[in-house]
Amino acid sequence: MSNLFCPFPKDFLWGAATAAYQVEGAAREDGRTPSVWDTFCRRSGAIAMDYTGDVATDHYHRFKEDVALMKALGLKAYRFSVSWSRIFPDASGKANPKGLDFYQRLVDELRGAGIEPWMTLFHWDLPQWTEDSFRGWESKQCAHAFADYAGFMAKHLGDRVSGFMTINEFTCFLDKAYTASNEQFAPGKVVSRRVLNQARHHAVYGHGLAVQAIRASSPTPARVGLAENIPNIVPILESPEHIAAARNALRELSGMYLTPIFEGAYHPAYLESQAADAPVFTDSEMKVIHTPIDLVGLNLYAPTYIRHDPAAPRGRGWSKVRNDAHYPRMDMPWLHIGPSILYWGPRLVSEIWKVPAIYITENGCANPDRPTASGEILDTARVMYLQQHLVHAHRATAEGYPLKGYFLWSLLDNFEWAFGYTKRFGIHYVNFETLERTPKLSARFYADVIRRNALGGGDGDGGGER
Ligand code: GBH
Repeated sequence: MSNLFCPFPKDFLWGAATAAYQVEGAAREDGRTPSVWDTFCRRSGAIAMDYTGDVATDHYHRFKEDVALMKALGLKAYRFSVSWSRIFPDASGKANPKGLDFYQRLVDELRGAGIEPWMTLFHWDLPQWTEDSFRGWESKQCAHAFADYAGFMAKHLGDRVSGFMTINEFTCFLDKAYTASNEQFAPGKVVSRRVLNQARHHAVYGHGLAVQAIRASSPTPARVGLAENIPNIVPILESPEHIAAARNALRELSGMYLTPIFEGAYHPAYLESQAADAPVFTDSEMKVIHTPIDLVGLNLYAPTYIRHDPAAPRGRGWSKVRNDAHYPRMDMPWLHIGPSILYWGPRLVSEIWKVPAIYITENGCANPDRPTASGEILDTARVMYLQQHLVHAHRATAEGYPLKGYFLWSLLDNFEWAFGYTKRFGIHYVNFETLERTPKLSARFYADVIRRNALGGGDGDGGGER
């Protein structure tokens, strides 16, 4: 008798995600040079407790143990990012073979375990030498350097990597990293609006150049996209006018990032609002930005509610609805809980841009996990969070939106950027003194989901024992 609760499509890709600076450690080993995050961590007061990613979870040395954890979960894919400054440690353009070697060993270990490697090329850890030589993304040179590096990785690993993502979340290394208002993201500098807009342009241009470089260099046809934290828009009610408002809001709020990538033009409202500070660019650059991609990755965490609003400024027809002070959240100031983001993200993106394949490339939560006296980590809140979100991912697949997979953030507790090691997002607990890993209750929950390919029911053999 099949009484499965929320069965997923047969080939649904169940994965987990990490990022280089958050897990690798080995910051000064085998020729790696500092990234802007290594530098930022040395700025007094920038990171909780002045923690750094020098050791992180030591994934660089423990990747075999970590792949064994993935195998025990039944994971079908692992999304990791590459530390650019391991591969190109300086401005000379000369690659570091020891850096490449680490990712070759990781990819081979994954494939040996039957796990698809999914590679993000840039998850915020820009080489410090790019900042020193040409002020990072402020310069178009950064886009070209990025494409060279992306092509190099594809040349050497393209035949063994199942999915490439060029860039992870533009706002976190641009908007939030280049403005005074939020000194939580490296390089933590302050630039003018005009400079920020030009840097945004260089980053989407770098994405397009990288897509082309990956395709040109990979020995076998590569699947390429990016991972973006679109505004996680939810219409306040499921009615035609609020849904239409949500679509318009998503297109406009993505006006400098996904909109030009998918449409080949910046959103007119973005250009108008920036007026004389709007980016300067050529038609041929815009064509590069608009290079077709195979997939889009959505990092989905916290809802932004949108309503139809005829009184909104400029006749745009929509406005944001703020969450009040007691809106429920997980253990981050911004992590409001809104499980239907896993439905609306894929639905709105596919309705607006007709994307061939959508992956949720991140979803998960922080929870103040503490081992019990017997050493278990019973993170019931995270299990609740994951299960409720997956119900809505299921809805997206059941209604035929092209949602092909889900990567849980994160495989391990790790270096949570400005929060250092004070916030735990993992389904494996990491003791940061001993670096020992312990599966949490949520890891057993996730293993059950993967094994059933459903959220419950079936043969009723849940409970995590295999
Ligand atoms: C992800 O971004 C990152 O990709 C991942 O590296 C990180 O570990 C994970 O989130 C958990 O944080 O401070 O009020 O300005 C998620 C998207 C975008 C959510 C920036 C928080 C900052 C809000 N994040 N946002 S605020």
